[in-house]
Amino acid sequence: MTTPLPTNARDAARAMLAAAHRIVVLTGAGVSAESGVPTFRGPEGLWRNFRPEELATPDAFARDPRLVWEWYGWRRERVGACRPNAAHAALARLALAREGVRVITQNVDELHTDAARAAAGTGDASAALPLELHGSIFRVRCTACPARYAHRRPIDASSDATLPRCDRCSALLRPDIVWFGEQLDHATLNDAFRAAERAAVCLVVGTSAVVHPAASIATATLHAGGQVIEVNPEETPLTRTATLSLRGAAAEVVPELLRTSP
Ligand code: BJW
Ligand code: ZN
Repeated sequence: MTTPLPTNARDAARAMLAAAHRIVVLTGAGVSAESGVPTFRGPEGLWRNFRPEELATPDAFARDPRLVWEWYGWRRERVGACRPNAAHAALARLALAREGVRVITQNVDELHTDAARAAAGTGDASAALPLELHGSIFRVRCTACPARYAHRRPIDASSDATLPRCDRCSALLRPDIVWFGEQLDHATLNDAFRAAERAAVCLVVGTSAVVHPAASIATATLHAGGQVIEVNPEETPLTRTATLSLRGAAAEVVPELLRTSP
């Protein structure tokens, strides 16, 4: 029996993903949009009301740590109330069900991790845990010593004295997030690029693909001979080079692409 030819781009993408031996999934803020997490760019994006250089750079933190912590405290409350959506869940199930799937995220919201744990239940979630390129809003690191740990307590930025301090050395803590001008963790980035180069398909979901080096991960798959499938309601700089670019929302399109039966 011959396999029927795909009739549209979504069918073609489903067939490509079903046949791929190795898959990397690169996600951005758009994958969490339907969970209620604000994106950065665009009409409803965070950067419309807040200037990145005043809040997401090491200089901004050195200048005014209270302002920066106030902003992160507000975002932590907002993100902390959000839950994974159908796209996070489908990606977690895929990574647990098939070998050779790696989820790489630019997001700091930990929703892929929540989805991985939910999908694994009492089992091992590790295959579905993402590489977090830009860190986590629910982790902190010390500005003076190597300490780095999970931290979900509310932030009191009402005075310098109430800002979060290191459990080990009492120096000021900062969000464990990669700000503009800062280097991404070398080992994490290396793992991400190695996975991308070995992948038959890079599925790119909900990123404007303007922040580097993350945006170059999809290009690494293309240059190594693989294919790129983009899911985004808008065009991005990647659209032109992607093998397939699907217009739509992550929570609707991703589960449809990953369904195992028609
Ligand atoms: C939906 C949807 C739905 C909506 N479903 N989709 C090369 C060229 C030019 C510049 C550079 C370059 N290489 C490096 C740079 C500099 C800089 C950079 O990239 N700048 C560009 C912006 C111009 N990069 C850096 O500084 C990086 N560091 C670095 O390169 O270090 C090198 C170095 C070497 C030697 C010494 C020192 C340094 C670090 C970048 C860190 C980025 N961090 C941020 C902020 C974190 C702060 C925080 O979270 O609090 O990370 S920036 C921000 O953008 C955040 C995101 O992870 C990142 C990407 O954004 P994302 O995820 O794409 O979101 P949006 O909002 O842009 O897009 C959402 C998309 O979703 C849209 O397309 C929507 O259409 C779509 N969408 N609803 C599906 N329902
Ligand atoms: Zn410390």
